Parts: sequence; C-alpha cells; structure tokens
Amino acid sequence: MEDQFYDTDEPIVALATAWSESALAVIRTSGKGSVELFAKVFTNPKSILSSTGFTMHYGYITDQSRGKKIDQVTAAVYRSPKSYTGQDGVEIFCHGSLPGIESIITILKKAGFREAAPGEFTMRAFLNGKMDLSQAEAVAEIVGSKSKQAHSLALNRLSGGVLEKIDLIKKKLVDLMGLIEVQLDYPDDEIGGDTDIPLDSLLDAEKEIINLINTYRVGKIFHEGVAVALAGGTNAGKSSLFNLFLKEDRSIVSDINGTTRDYIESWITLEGIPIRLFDTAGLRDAEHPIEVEGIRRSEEIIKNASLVLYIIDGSTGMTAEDKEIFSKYKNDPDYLFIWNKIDKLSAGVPDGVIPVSAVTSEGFSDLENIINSRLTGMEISGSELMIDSLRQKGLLERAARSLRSVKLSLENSISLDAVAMDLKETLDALGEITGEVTSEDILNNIFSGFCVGK
Ligand SMILES: Nc1nc2c(ncn2[C@@H]2O[C@H](COP(=O)(O)OP(=O)(O)OP(=O)(O)O)[C@@H](O)[C@H]2O)c(=O)[nH]1
Ligand SMILES: [Mg+2]
Repeated sequence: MEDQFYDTDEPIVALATAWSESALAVIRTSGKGSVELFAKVFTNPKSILSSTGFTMHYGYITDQSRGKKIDQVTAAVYRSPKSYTGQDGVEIFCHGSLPGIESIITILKKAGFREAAPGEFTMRAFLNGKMDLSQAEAVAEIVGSKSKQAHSLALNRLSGGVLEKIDLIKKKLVDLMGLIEVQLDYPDDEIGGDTDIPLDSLLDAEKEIINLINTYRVGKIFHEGVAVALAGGTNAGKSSLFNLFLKEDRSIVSDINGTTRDYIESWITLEGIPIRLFDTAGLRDAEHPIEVEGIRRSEEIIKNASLVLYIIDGSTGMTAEDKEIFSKYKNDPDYLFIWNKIDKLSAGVPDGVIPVSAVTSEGFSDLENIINSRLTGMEISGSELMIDSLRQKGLLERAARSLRSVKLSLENSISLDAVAMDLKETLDALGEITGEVTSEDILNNIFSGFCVGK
C-alpha cells in the first residue's frame, strides 16, 4: 500500500454497505474537515456545520456546478473524538441505487474527499486508540462470520476479550520482571534457584498462553467446518442416520444390504459448527465392480475425515469386522462407535458405544452433544474466548517459546540477564497481539485484508 495510507487525517470516503441494489446504502466519511466538506454538497449546510455531533440531518446532496439534486438523504454527523475512527465524520444514508451511489461518491471526491483504502476506517480507529489490534481484527472476523456461534465468538473478541486476557497475563510477567530487575540491581546476591522469583506465576502465565493457542484449532473449526463420515457394515443404518442429521430424506434407505454404493455428502450445522457429513457405502467383501469402487472411495473419505462415526447394527450385534475395527480404534479420538437400532431388541450395549435409534431418534440429541464436544474438545457456550487469527496464534507461540527459556534458565540458575532478555521477548510478543508494539508492515498486512468501507 502507498504511503498515503499513513496520512491519517486526510478526509476519506467509501461505501460501507454492499455494492448492490438495495433499499438503503450507507456512505461513510472520516477525517479532518469532513463535516465542512460535506456541508458544501448538502442543501442544509448550516444545520451540519453547527452540529456538535450525534445528530441526524435531512436534505439533498446536490451537484453545485450543475445546480442538480443527486439524492435525498439523511446524514449523521460525528465530532471527534466521539466516532468510530475518533475523527470528525459524516455517515450518509442514501437510496441504494448503484448509479445514485456512484454519483454521490463522485460529488464527494470533487468536494475534497479521497476514496478510502481497505480497512482504512478501522486502522484510524486503532491509531486513534479507539480499539486495540485484536479488536480491529475482530471487526473483520465479525463481518466474515458464517454461523451464529462464529459471530458471537468474534463479538466477544471485539468487546476486548483478547485484550483483557493478554493484559492479565502480561501483568503477571511484568511483576516478575520487576523482581528480576531488583535482583539485577543487587548483583552480589545469589541468583538462580535461591532467588525469590516465584515460578508459580510464570507457570500460570505459560498455561494461559498455551490454552489460548489451543483455542485457535477450535476457532478454525467454527470458521471453516470439519469433515465427518458415517461408516460401518451394510444395513447398519448409516443412511438412516445421515437423513436424521439432515432432517431430510436425502439418502436411499432399504433393508437390502449394499443400498448405498457411492458416497453422498451434505453440509449440516451442529451447535454452530459447519460439518460436511458423508454417508458412505457399507463395508463388506463386495463382488460387483461398481460396489468395490464405491467401497474404495468410501474408505478414502473415512481416512480423510476429522471424525468417523462407526455404526454398528445393534439388533444383530457386532460382526467379526465390527469387532476388529472396534478393538483397533476404540481409543482413537477420531472415532465414535454408535450402537444403532436400540428400538429393536438387542444384546447389552458394550462400554464406550453410544446407543441410538435412527428410527425413533432415541439417544440422538446425546449423540449430537458427544460429537460436538469431541470436535471442539470443550463445551462451547458462545461466551468463550477463542482466537481466530493466525497472526495472534504465531505471536502466542513466540511468547510461549521465550517463556519456556525463561523457565529453563531459572531452573538451571543461568544468569538473570538472560532471563530478563527472554522475559522481555515474551512481553514484546504479547504486546504485538494488542498492537502496543507494531511496525508499519504489520499494520498494512492486517488492514489490507479488510473490505473497503470498514
Ligand atoms: N428398527 C430400526 N431399523 C433401522 C434403524 N436404522 C435403520 N434401520 C433399518 O435398517 C435398514 C438399513 O438401513 P440403512 O440406513 O439403509 O442402512 P445403511 O447402513 O445405509 O446400509 P447400506 O447402504 O446398505 O450400507 C433399513 O431397513 C432401515 O429402515 C433403527 O434405528 N431401528
Ligand atoms: Mg446406506
């Protein structure tokens, strides 16, 4: 991005809503003099100029040079520092006609506004102290969220969840740094194991950083979804369960062994997690070449799935093949074993196998909960703090690495100077997450991924 990106006072303009025909559209401006510039093209300039902020104004945008009305609008005036960017600004609510929007933006550019770069509004908000970097990233995550849960998790980050957590961790480490510096000032004292440096708070901080790193995997699941495959012998009830998950009669069900010959896939959402669910061909020694190929493809799907739901026909009990697979994978976190057809008389359900009936739905909601906690490794209520930014994950890993060397140095009585250096590196990495320590490159990287108008 060009240097002008860093002229953070310049008045800018951009369409904040989608570029498509709609009832209303919002055009946003921000920067020094933007209220005065807007007044030049508005039929009621006095009301705009005298506004002290947070007021709405009704009128027309006009093309002065041709004395022509462009659109009837309402305009919201913001005065620094009480605005999204912290600057003066006007938000224009106009009709959502594409030629109309284009004309308004052209008029505003003629009046002195420059078109905003992607993320420029949010970048100004960050630079003016309206939010930290993790919150700025959450703005983009909210706009891009694909499920209610993903949205609520991002909202949690926007309201400062990451910032608060990082501040708490940092506080512990800053206290530790203080103790170390005191000891450094008294070089005659013994160092290492005999120092009064409390390892507890260091271990706490390390644990919290690692927990936060681990949430990235879960955050990603909510964002991108996971593949889950139904597997098992023929007639076990895979297609029946597939249909139950979809709440739709999608896959053919019959009592003929080998009904499903090719795999079938569909997207479902389970507690906000997007899941690509596969129904597969029943596993057996098939003879027909088409079925053989179907089984080969199904095995491929099963191998690549994040989670395999292995279905056993509970009305007949485990076949020899079921037994073999059960003993091989029963402790594998990527497998769940399901005892289907519990509505029919069947032998006792073996330990570790989940009882359900695809016909009566008995046990199905329990199964959904188990799948959910298996996929996320935790109970998600939507209020948790999860990170969804690869940048933040990388920095947390850097912080964890340097903290590990702090720990090792303290344990092995290595010089306190080295300890202090590693601790500073940890604090720097944490500071970069919230944006206390940043370079222009980092900012460009983050904000260029935004849409224009944000
Ligand atoms: N009583 C009872 N019957 C079930 C249940 N689930 C499936 N069935 C029946 O079992 C038979 C096989 O069901 P499918 O869903 O086609 O089984 P599948 O595992 O997809 O079989 P293939 O496609 O041949 O591998 C059908 O007649 C279903 O109606 C259940 O929970 N209870
Ligand atoms: Mg089937």
